[in-house]
Amino acid sequence: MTKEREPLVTHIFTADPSAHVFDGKIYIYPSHDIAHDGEDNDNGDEYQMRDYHILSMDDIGADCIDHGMALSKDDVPWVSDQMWAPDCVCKNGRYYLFFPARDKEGNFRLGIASSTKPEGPFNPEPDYIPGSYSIDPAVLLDDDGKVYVYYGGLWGGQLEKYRTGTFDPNGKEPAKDEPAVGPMCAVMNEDMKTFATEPIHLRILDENGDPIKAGDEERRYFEGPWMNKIGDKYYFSYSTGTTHYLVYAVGDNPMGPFTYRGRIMEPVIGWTTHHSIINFKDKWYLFYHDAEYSGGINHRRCVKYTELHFDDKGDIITIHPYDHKK
Ligand code: FUB
Repeated sequence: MTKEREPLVTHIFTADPSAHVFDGKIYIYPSHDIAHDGEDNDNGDEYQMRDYHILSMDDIGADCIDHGMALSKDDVPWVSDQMWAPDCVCKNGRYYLFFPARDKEGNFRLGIASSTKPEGPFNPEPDYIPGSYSIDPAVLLDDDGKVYVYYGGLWGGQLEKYRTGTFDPNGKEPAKDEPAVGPMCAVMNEDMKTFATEPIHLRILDENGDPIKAGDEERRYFEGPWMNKIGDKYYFSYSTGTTHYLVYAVGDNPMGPFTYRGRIMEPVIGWTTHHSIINFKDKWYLFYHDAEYSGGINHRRCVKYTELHFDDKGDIITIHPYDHKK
């Protein structure tokens, strides 16, 4: 049995959970952390993942099943290292795993692998999505059948090195009073192998309609995007990285702009915070990770879930991840 705010599994370390409801079950697409003894750094070198294991639960509270290795870096010709946070979408009965990894030049790219089953195994495309870069793909299948991919992460995720559109090894974040670097978004082609649109930087605005500034580290985008369509609104959520919050912004269009609305979760144990949100049997759940089980080792994380509540205005009620222990 699984319990709220407890690790889903402990036989492997898991992180960056992208949860979905497929065929009436909950499937979780996490990163698979490797328990090495290396040092942490701002480049994320400690996150040395080599493969993906897909998890599933028949119900909230049911046992969590590890379906075994679904994709290994050894099976993907373009990958050199570091298979980070993935996501999955089901389109026309086929499951597409989107994943970031370093290419042979050491640059993060987005790859795709597909399967007839939600748990895989996944068959990778031989090359990454042309024109893709950075990390943390999250995918929305909108009601009109269009597939949107949201992605990007600062620092180790290299997003600030692409501000000019091409890779600049010396690329820096904007000055504190300049608009923050946006998360990226593109629409996928029907072939689910290529971008149909030029990727754009999404705009996240403050309460006055001004772009959130790079120095506003409690609200600016850092990594870990997620998108929920709720009614006719688009809830775009993400991690603020350096300040360790999960926050969200709301818009009327899948490509924004989005207006900042508030915090989803206060910081967890461990540097990173990364999440997904699903509706299952008419309740909302947040899937997230922390490093509590490993005693705070940043790269030995465990995926957890907790129920999420909205107030009458459609605002998310902030979760304090360890309040239940007080
Ligand atoms: O798991 C590696 C990286 O850490 C992810 O890509 C980020 O979102 C952060 O969780």
